[in-house]
Amino acid sequence: MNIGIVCYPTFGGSGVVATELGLSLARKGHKVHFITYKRPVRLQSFYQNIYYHEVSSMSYPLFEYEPYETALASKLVEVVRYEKLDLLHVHYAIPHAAVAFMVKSVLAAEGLKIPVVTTLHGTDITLVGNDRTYASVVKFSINSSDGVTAVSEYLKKKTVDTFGIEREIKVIYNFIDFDRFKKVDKDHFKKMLAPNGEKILVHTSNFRKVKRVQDVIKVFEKVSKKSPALLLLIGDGPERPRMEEMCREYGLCDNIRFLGKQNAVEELLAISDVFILPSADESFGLAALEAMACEVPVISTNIGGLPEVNIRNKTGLLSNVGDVESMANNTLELLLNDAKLSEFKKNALEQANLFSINAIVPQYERFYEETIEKVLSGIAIN
Ligand code: GMT
Repeated sequence: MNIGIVCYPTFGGSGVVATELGLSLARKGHKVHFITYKRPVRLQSFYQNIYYHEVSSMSYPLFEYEPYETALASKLVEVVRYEKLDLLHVHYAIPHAAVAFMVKSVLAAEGLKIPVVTTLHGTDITLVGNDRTYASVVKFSINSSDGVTAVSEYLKKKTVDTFGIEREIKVIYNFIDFDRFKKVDKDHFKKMLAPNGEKILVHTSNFRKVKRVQDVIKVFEKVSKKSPALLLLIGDGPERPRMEEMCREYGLCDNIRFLGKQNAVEELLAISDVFILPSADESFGLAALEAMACEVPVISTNIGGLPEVNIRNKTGLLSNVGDVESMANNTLELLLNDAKLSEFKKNALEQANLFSINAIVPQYERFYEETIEKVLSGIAIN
């Protein structure tokens, strides 16, 4: 197939999933065109079968806001038309699903059909999409996509309940590439960071409010009173200044390392003992899955799609949002019990295997084929 992928090219989960999906499809022989405003962070080399089309919007003194959607739609029309795409797969409803609808309409006027698949990732439905600023267009564009997928059962239900959607939404879970995410021997690195055998806690995110990163520091403060430990913080974002302040207030600056945005996350996961994810909302929790693939158990909240990924008392322990006492106790329960920690590490890997790229990507391929078939044969989408 000849597939166009639209996504946010940043470190966010939706862009990561979209890029990894495109790379995997290309390895399987499909032609994949990424259409984004910047080269996606996980698409940095030359790859056979991968094409990259950059969207640039034109500034003009009249514009207070550059009309990015119009620029993206025009670029997509060209790419579909000249590269003869079979399907357009847009990740994150806002604004991509609405732009895809515009593209379909423009091409329909020329007698061309382009099937559109939209994948919902989370905040496009929960935090942002349900705000009345965007809600009516989000609902319309979900209904007018030819195929819609959601990354968890939770997100599917949330979409149906929030927007009163009646059309079919297929759950296709996020996935993990075990060629990259696996436990590797980095003991020398661990000894360097934790020379006295301190346990290593890790968190990775974009440090936005929804991630409740301050709870990570609170949990660590409680844990480090009872067990010598280090905290690795991977990522960056708006909450970082407050986190740094908290480290100083708690006198923990020597035990907390801010590592910034990292490409080789798997190397840091390889030396970690537990992953902390105290999010206020999480449609799936790709970061948790990446940790589990590297045999790191997850201490998380029980919100959103997290219980579908992190299995209570097996791959990790789950608490209510904001209950740092419980999260700290859960962390200690694992860190102070070697047998339990090993058992959970093994279980984490076993559970991650269910989300292997080899199991999930074929589900997208089948869904593409079905969607193309429906559109070309003129079957109604709803
Ligand atoms: O929350 C983020 O870190 C970014 C966000 C995004 O849309 O890029 O992530 C969402 O999509 C990920 C990939 O499907 C999911 O694993 C995350 O759970 C989801 N984030 C939220 O629902 C808050």
